[in-house]
Amino acid sequence: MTANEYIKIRFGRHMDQCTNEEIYIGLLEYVKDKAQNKEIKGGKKKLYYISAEFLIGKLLSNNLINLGIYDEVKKEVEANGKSLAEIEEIEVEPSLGNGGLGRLAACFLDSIATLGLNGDGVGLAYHMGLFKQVFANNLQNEEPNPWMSDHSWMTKTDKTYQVDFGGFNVQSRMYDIDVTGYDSVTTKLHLFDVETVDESIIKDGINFDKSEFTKNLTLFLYPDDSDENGRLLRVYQQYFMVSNAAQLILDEAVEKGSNLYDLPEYAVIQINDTHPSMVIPELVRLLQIRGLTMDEAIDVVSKCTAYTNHTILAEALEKWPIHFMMKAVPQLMPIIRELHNRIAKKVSDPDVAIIRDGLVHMAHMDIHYGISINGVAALHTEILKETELNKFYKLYPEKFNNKTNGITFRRWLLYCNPELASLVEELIGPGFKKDATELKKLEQYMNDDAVVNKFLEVKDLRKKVLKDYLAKTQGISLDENSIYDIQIKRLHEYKRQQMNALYVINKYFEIKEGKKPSRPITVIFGAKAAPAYVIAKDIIHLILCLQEVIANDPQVSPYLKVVMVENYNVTLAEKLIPACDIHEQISLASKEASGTSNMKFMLNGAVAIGTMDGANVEMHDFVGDDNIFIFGEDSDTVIKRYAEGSYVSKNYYKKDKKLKKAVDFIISDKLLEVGQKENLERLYNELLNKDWFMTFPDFEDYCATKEKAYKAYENRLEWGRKMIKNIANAGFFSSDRTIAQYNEDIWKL
Ligand code: GPV
Repeated sequence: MTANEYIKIRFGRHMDQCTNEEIYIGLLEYVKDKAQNKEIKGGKKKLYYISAEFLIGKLLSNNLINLGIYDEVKKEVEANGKSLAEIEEIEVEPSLGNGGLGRLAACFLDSIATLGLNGDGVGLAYHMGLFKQVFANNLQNEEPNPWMSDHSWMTKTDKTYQVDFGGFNVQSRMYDIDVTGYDSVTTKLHLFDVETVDESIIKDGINFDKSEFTKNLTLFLYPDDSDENGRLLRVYQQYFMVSNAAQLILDEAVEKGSNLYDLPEYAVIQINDTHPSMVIPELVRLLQIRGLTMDEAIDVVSKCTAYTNHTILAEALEKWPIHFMMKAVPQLMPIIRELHNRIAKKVSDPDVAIIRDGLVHMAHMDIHYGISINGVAALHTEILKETELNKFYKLYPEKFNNKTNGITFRRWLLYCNPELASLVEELIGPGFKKDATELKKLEQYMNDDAVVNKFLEVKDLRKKVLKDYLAKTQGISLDENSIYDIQIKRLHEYKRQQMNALYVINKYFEIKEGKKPSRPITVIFGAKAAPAYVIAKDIIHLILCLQEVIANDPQVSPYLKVVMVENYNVTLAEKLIPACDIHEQISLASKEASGTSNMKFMLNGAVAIGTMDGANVEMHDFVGDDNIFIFGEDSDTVIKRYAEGSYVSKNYYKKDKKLKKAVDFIISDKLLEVGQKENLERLYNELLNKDWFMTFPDFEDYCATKEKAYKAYENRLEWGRKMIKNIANAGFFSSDRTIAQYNEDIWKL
């Protein structure tokens, strides 16, 4: 049946007589049907990828592409006088993640299905996605972001479990989202919910009554990112997630014939950061209820779980107070104590203990009782081994391994940049869609000027598409002949949006002094700040103030424009990334575990300006000095300076005139005309007296390197060659490669 015929039966009318809304619903059901026909059957061992976040983005086009019916459906829709792009607008993006970690989980599911692996995702069905960001008075406000509706990709199942908390219990329900593989099978994302959740307890913005756990358990995704929040509700959420996962895992294993002693032959569990760590004691508990002794249960569980670390920021390594655990999940504490005691008997060093000073160290539990611990980029894994987790590495060197992150090329090339995808196909054939390393073949065209020009033309076209999209959706006007210089990621001091802002101020002064850039520059930001992260919100305030001041300065505005897009999310990323000329990957070296937008930009022919951090290091290895703009201090220097505790930001401020002028501008009358004194002064003082992420030592090199990049951009053919070099070498960063490695080294499905 074609989509057309399906819709005819569903609505009793031809597609051309249907509203966009009806067509969307019709396509959704049509696609679900097709997807479910491809469900993976059987397979003894199964992977459970447990994650508190799955930032899946919109699914209609993604699924059409993966099912191989995108072109056919698009044609049908157009033949009926409709536009697929407009129909897509109806879909609400489920923002069930904060940033990189959640989006990685979504890319991984796509690759698991594409590789035909027997593996499902397990997470929570938050009623509200990550908050919706709204700007007013140059400040970020947060609003609820509902996404569920009667017509959604989630299918209600009849699976329900009881989950016990201290003093009460809840009944869960499992909802499934089909995960379509590209020209392959369908797997599942299982999201658990409770029916007692009450959306009416939300008040002014995203505030809600924190005390009634049955009403708020799955109401919100925690809006923090790499910042420890320390809230009791998070413990409740995490336990709810893993208790459901553990019950599902045991049920499915038993159904397939497991006697539970052989569970490791039926299940392997990937713990995505520490959020699902309680799955370890929970499985031990449930196995004991099902008849195993403590010894046997611990032995079985320690062959089933693997842990991925996503950060070295100490504040993001979860440590839960024992009194939280006693209140929320008292049944787990005896098991956690047992797990702790067994280690303490063997290793006396308190640094590797599971319980210390009244806190349960979740990562420590994962490392002692799992089969694998991996970092997410080569440098990150080295830092874990050599510094952050060195004592664990010495205990279990064989458990440590690296799995450099990856992205799905279906969403981040085929879908978001069809023009580039067809140019690539025209040149090297369709093989790259299945085997990303074939992109390497593009290098043979680097000296073919006619081909280079085609890549430049695609970029120009995508810049125009972004311009139109932002004009339509956010009332922003862009100059498509300017350089699009883009930094999009969560707002965090270590990612150093503040350094980019200081650069903008510096450029503003240069232009005022008559030093005009040869081509206008558009500096685009997109970032949400955790609502409780005060300095991050101050940085947003600074950027929005700069946007206003510069736009209203006729001397500067023809040459420089600052744009902060509102409510940056996956949908916006899909528009911004193909249009980008230069992308900012300027985290303080050692702090960005990997980064994944860097890979998406690279694949779309943007050139990075970046520090030697995270996966930038590997990107640099592939493309060489000429095709990525590297600057700043390296991780060894940074780690050493932290160890010495010798950093004094004011010394740099005093020495560097340009820097001083830029920093002082934050509290100048000009900015205070449009900004809040309290916020700007706080940020100024933070930089001057602390600057914990060391923007000042890198500032000079950053400015010089940006000048170099902008100058290089003017040689259009040379720039086009840099673009091709980046695209040609992006193959390694396919999540298909990452997932194949997880399977080969850890899961062994
Ligand atoms: I921990 N990351 C994230 O998005 N949220 C978190 O809570 C934690 C880590 C990110 C890292 O910051 C990125 O460097 C990395 O690319 C991403 O996780 C995926 O591994």
